[in-house]
Amino acid sequence: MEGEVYYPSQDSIAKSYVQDWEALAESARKDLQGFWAERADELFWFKKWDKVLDDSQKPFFKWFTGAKVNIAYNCVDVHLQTYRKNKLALIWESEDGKSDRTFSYYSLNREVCRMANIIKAMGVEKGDRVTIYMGRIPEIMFAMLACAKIGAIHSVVFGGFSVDALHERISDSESKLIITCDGSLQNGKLVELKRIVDESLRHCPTVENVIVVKRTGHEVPMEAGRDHWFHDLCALPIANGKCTTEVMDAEDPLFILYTSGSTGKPKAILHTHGGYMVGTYTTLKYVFDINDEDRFWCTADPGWITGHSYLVYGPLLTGATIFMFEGGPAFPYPNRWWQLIERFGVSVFYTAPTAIRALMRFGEAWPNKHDLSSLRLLGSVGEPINPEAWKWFHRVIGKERCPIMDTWWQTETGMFMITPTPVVPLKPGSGTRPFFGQEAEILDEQGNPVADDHEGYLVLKNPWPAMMRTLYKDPDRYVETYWKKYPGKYMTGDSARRDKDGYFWIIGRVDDVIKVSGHRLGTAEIESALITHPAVAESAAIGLPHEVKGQAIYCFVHLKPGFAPTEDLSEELRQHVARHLGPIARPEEVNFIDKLPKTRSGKIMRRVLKARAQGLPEGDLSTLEE
Ligand code: 7RM
Repeated sequence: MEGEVYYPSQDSIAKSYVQDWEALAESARKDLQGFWAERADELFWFKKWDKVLDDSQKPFFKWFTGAKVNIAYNCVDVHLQTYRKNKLALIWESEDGKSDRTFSYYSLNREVCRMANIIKAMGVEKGDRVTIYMGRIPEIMFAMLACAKIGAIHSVVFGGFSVDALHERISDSESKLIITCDGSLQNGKLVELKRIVDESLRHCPTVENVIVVKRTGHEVPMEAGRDHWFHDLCALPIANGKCTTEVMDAEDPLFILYTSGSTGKPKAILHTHGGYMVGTYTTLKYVFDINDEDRFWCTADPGWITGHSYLVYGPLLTGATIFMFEGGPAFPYPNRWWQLIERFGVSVFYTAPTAIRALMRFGEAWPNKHDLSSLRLLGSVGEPINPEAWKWFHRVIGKERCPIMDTWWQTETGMFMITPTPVVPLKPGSGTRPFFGQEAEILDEQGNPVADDHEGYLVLKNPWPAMMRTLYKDPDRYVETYWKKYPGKYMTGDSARRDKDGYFWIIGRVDDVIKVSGHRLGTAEIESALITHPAVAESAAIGLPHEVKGQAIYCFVHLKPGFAPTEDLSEELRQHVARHLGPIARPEEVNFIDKLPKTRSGKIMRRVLKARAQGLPEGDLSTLEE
């Protein structure tokens, strides 16, 4: 093999579900539906499917049609009939370290049922949307599972988003109910989530009720008739620990999750009960070799797809013990994560390159202070991992014993698409090859495959069970965005290259999506936030390489007459974006510009701004307006 290769140890091969990767890949290639049917058979169905894959209306693919199922039943109820009843489902640690809470599968079930009964009592019915906006606390998991259990569609909004982003997602989803908490803690600082909800709810006529979980205990205004403390509701007779599971069609919606694309309006990615369940279960099991002894820690927030698939649903489907931590990596000290791995005996640790790079900077002494011998496997997600960070993670955290699973996937794919398993030889920075049943290609503008080692558009050729089904309320945009450019192939929006060993190397997005510290944001959303400021006539946002964040946001603003380009105004505009869209979207810099480069048809040429900012050649300027 070419380049630097890390071969799997005999030990990781011996422990792996998939000992012969090539053989399983070959069987899935020959019989895609048979491969997925066999995996689906390991889960519980109220009624089995008539058809594994229905592609008669592609690209609106359907999986396991005719089947009756509920993902929440597979996450919780099925385990109660086994020895797992008393096993820990969830261990949670607060940011301040003052409290940890644990839930067995038995008590998880009681929590989910209680929440489900309360949601039902609020008038929420099958198919209704519920927006969930809270910090990383156990109740966010209960709320998601409770919605799934009664057939409501959850829409989780990341707690790092603010008023405008939340408002748009609540009103677009036409949610009846909001589940939130009073506040959350971020590096010791209070984020007033309930206050943000209150502001967002002006002009959201569909919302009837707001359930508020008490987390921080600070004073919050409660609107009579609309807002209810969760603990008060829990005291009511309806809030008992038993609730029947709604029997769903495999293709019934499970959740929508808003994600950024090329326009200002975020897309509501829709996932379903059956296929999403089979996809997340299978990928987590095979890629992280999850077994009963594992303590699995995914550092993602439930507000992103990684949190949905691999903090909540996937691990519960495999019956693992989940570790969930409220805080971030370096608070109060840069050893926080390593200390938690030691204290809770975490065996599989799944995080993002940006966190690894940030922690690397504090030096090896911090992790070396801790016994990390419980670790068996490591994982990376969200953006390309640079080889330097990969090697540090491998050597300093994994002690050269733990393979790193670099998993490439998207909100849209629902599950890992390009990823190794523990028996696959690794190359730092590459996600290796497509998962079983998948084929990927690198194409040029015209749709022809490019030669090895050449950059092009990454596309996926086969359908997979956890694929999004559509964009909620916007099926045309679904077809347009993902299936139009190369008919019959799924367009990922990423550029990549494939090497001579068939390994894929992701380069980055080809559209106006930026990954800031692994968080997916759209330049258009940032521009929409800027334009609401009275001084801004026009603006452009771009992503530029950043040593720790991967990419950082840079904005160029053309001011309205009468406003002076000062340092203070620049700072005010950064704050403005943070206040409206969320602290995660705070620009690195806001610069003032007399004239934005535009095409003759008036489109901002972000590529030119990007090149200029980096001192690179500006490329073809023939379409630039005079
Ligand atoms: C899981 C997630 C999707 C975009 C995707 C890529 C980038 C994600 C990797 C990666 C290189 C990886 N969903 N991306 N994982 N790039 N290596 N392992 O992040 O919808 O929020 O973002 O993230 O550009 O298109 S997402």
